[in-house]
Amino acid sequence: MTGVAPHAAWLPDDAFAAIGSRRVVVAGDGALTATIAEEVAAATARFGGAFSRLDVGDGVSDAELVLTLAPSLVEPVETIEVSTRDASAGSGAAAEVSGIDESFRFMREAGAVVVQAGTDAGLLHGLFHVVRLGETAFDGPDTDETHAPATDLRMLDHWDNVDVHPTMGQVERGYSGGSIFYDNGFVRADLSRVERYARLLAAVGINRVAINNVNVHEHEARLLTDDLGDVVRVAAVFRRWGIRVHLSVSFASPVTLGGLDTSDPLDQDVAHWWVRAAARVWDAIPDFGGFVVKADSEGQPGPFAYGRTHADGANMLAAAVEPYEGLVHWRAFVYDHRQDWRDRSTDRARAAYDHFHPLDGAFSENVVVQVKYGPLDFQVREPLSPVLAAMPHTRVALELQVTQEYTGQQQHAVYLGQQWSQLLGFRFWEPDGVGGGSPTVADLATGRGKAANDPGTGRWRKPAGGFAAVSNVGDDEFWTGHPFAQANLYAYGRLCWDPTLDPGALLDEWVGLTFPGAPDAVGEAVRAVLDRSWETYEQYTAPLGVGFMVRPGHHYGPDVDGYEYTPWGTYHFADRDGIGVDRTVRTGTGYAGQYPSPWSATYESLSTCPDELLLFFHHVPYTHVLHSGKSVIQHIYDTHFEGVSRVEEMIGEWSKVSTLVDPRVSERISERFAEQLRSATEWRDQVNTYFLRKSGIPDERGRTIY
Ligand code: GCV
Repeated sequence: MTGVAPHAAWLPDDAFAAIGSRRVVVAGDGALTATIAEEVAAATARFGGAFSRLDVGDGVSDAELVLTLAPSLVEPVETIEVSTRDASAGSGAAAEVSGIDESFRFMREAGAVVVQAGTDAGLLHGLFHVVRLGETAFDGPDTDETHAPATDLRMLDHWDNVDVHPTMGQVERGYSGGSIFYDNGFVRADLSRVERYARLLAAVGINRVAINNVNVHEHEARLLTDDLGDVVRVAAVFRRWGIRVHLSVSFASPVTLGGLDTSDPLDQDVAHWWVRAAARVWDAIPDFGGFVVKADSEGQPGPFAYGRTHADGANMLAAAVEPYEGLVHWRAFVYDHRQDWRDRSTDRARAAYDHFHPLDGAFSENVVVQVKYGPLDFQVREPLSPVLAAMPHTRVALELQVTQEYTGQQQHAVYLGQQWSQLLGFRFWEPDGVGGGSPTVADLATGRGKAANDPGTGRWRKPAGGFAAVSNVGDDEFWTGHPFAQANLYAYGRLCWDPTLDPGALLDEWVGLTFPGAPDAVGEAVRAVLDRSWETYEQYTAPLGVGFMVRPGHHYGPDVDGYEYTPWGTYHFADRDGIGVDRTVRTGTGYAGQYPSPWSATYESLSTCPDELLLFFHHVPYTHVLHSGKSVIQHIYDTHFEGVSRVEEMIGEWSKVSTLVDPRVSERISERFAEQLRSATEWRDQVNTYFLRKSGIPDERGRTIY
C-alpha cells in the first residue's frame, strides 16, 4: 500500500449529509442490517441527526427515513428458476431469474421516506439509493417505487496474482499500483482496504467478485486448497457488504494439486477430486459463489488435452458445485495464439463461435459461458461477439473490461460508459434504431432475450448469465490511477443494475457523489472532458475497427506493425495499396456469416458495412470512399489530427476548474493529461507517417506528417 489514506471515491462523508442530518430508523435483523445500521449511525453522529434501531413493525411515527425489512417479504428466493419473461417486458423490470431477492421499495410521503425490502441485501441497495439521491430523496412529490436489478449476476473479475509475476506483475493488466488483496506472495494481513472497496462496490450494486487472475499460476492455484483459509478471510470482508467471493481455478488442479495423473473431465477420479475440493470450499465459505475458468486459452490447461469438449469440462465442474448452488463461469475466450501469420485463412475472430456455438444446449444449468463483448480482445472498437446471439439454450454473460488495457491504461481519460451503453443496446436481429421487438444484448445477458431464430419456444431458455468485467482497482491512492477512471467502475456497477441507464447521467451521479458541494462548473467540465472521450481515443489510435496497433506485450502506445508478423492472430494486412481484414463469406474468412440476419448481410457488403467497422470486415484500397464521403486515407489523417486537438480541448476544459477540487486529485489529473497529450501525439504521428509512407498519398490539407 502507498501509506496514504485511500481516496473516498464516490463515498465521501459528505455524500451522507442528507441522511445524516435526519431522524433515521433502521428496523430488522440480519448481517447486512447491522452494516446499514453502522452506516446510518456514523452519518447521523457526523451530521447531527438521530438514529434508532428498532424491531420490524415497531412504532416509528416521527422518523424522516425508515429503512426496514418487510415482515411479509423476509423469505429470500432461494431456488433458481428458468425465466419465462418475454423480451417485451423490457429492461429495468424485476428479474425473475435466480438467487436472493435484492429488490427494494422506495416510498415518500410528505417528505418522509420509507425504504422497505424483503431481504437485508435489498435494504442495503435501498440505503445506497437514498445516498445517491441525497436531498432529492426527501424533496419530491409523494411516490411509491419498486427497484430491482436487471440480473442477480453482477460480477467483477480481478486479474490479481498472489505472487508478483515476472512479466505481468502483481496485477495482470493492472494500472493502479499493487493488488489490494495480495502483497508479494501473501494475502494481506490488513484487509481494511478490501473493506473500503467492498463498500464502494456495494454502493453501485456489484454483488460478486472473483479475487484472482484467470491465468492461474502455481501459487494462486492453491487458494483452492492449502490457502483456502486466506480466501475465508477475504470472503468474510465482502460478506458484510452482500458480495460473494468466487475463485479462478486451474483446470489442471487434479494433477498439479491433487497428484493425479490426469485432469480428464470424464475420469471418475478427477470428478471426485473436484467434488471433494468443492465440498471443502463450501464448508469453509457457505456463501461462496463458484469457479471462474479460462481453459485452452493462451496456455491455460483445458479439456482439449484429453480430446474432450468445453461442455465436458464445464459440466464436470458444474456437477461438483451444484449441491451448493455454485456457478461455473466458463470463459469463451478460446483461440489459437500460435497461429502462422502467413496463413490468411485462420481468423482469430472466428474462434469463440466455432468452438462454442456447436455446444449450445450442452452446458449444465449452473454453467455461465462468459463472452468478451467483441470477437478479439477488448479493443476500442469491435463488433459484438456473435457468440452472444448463437447460444439461446445457454446462460451467457457479457464480459467487459473496466481496466483500460487497450483504452489508455488509466493514463488517458477515457470514459467507457458510452461504449458499454452502445454494446448493451445492440440488437442482433434488427439494425440499431429500427423497431423494438428483438432483444438487446442486455436482454440476452439478463435472461429476457427472445431469440428470433430459435425454432422452439422463441424464448431464451436458460436463466440469466449476467455481467462480468475486469476490475481496474489497485492499491493506488485514487484506487484507479487516473481519478477519472473511477467513473468507469462506477458506471459498470450501475449499468449492471440497470443497463438502460444513460451513461452521461451516470457521470453526473458520479460527479455529484465524488465532488460533493463543488460548483456546477466542475460537473460541466467533467462532462466536457469525458462525454466524447471514448470516441476521441478511437480517433487518435487504430482507425475504422482495425485494432491492435499497440506495442506488443504491455499494449501501451502505438506500434502499427507490432503484432503483424506474430502468432497472435491480430493483423491489419496493410500494404502499399490498402488495408483491412477480409472477413466476408464471399472472399474472406467467413466471419461475417457468424451473425444472424440482417447483420451478416450488412457486414458482408462493402456498401452497407458501417464506417467504424469497415477495416474489421473488409480489405479496401486507401482511396475507398466511406459513407462519410472521405477516403480511407483522408479519414485516417483527419481523425488523428482531430483526436489530438480534442485532447488539447479536454485539457483546456479541465484547467478552468482544476483549482476547485482537492489539490491531490487535481495534481494527478494534470499529470495524466500531460501523458495523454504526449501519447496521443505519438499515436497521431506514427500512424499518419506509417500510412503516408505505405500509401504515398499526401494529406489533402498539407499538414505535417513525417
Ligand atoms: C488474463 C488478453 C490480455 C491477457 C488476459 C487475457 C484474458 O489477452 O492481454 O492479459 O489474460 O486477455 O482475457 O484472459
